[in-house]
Amino acid sequence: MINIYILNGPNLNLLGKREPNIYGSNTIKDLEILCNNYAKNNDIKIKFRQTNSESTLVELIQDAIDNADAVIINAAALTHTSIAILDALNCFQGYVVEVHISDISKREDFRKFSYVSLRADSVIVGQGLDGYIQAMDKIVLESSKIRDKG
Ligand code: CA2
Repeated sequence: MINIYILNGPNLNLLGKREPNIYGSNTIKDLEILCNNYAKNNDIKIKFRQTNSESTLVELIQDAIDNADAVIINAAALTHTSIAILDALNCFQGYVVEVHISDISKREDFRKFSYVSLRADSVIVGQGLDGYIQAMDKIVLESSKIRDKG
């Protein structure tokens, strides 16, 4: 069974409560339920977390180093600022998918650069919450490729 950590950064706990025009009206709990249902139906084990703290996010990535096959990360604003998150991701050897609910390439200039993209194997933006499902799909596809080669 594939083991995926789904990690969400600062302010994503406000999903559905502010700025619905950008981030939609579903809450972080709705997102967790969506991911859990998908995981259950596709034989995936997930650990779903949201934190407002950069250090906690680094610790979660470090936890993934020994315990996960893949990481799906929406580092939120830390995407654009955090070398610490990049360094932690660089220590993780599994598959990394960067997800953003909005299309960061079409927003303010300061959102256009992503430290996470320097490490990510795959980047999904502007797909709303479905981006997380697409990320799990991608990981399943990639892991079957690795197994086929095996
Ligand atoms: O589009 C994304 O998923 C972002 O990672 C969301 C971050 C933003 O800083 C990135 O540039 C793009 C912001 C997360 C804050 O989420 C909120 C949700 C609802 C209301 C207010 C903030």
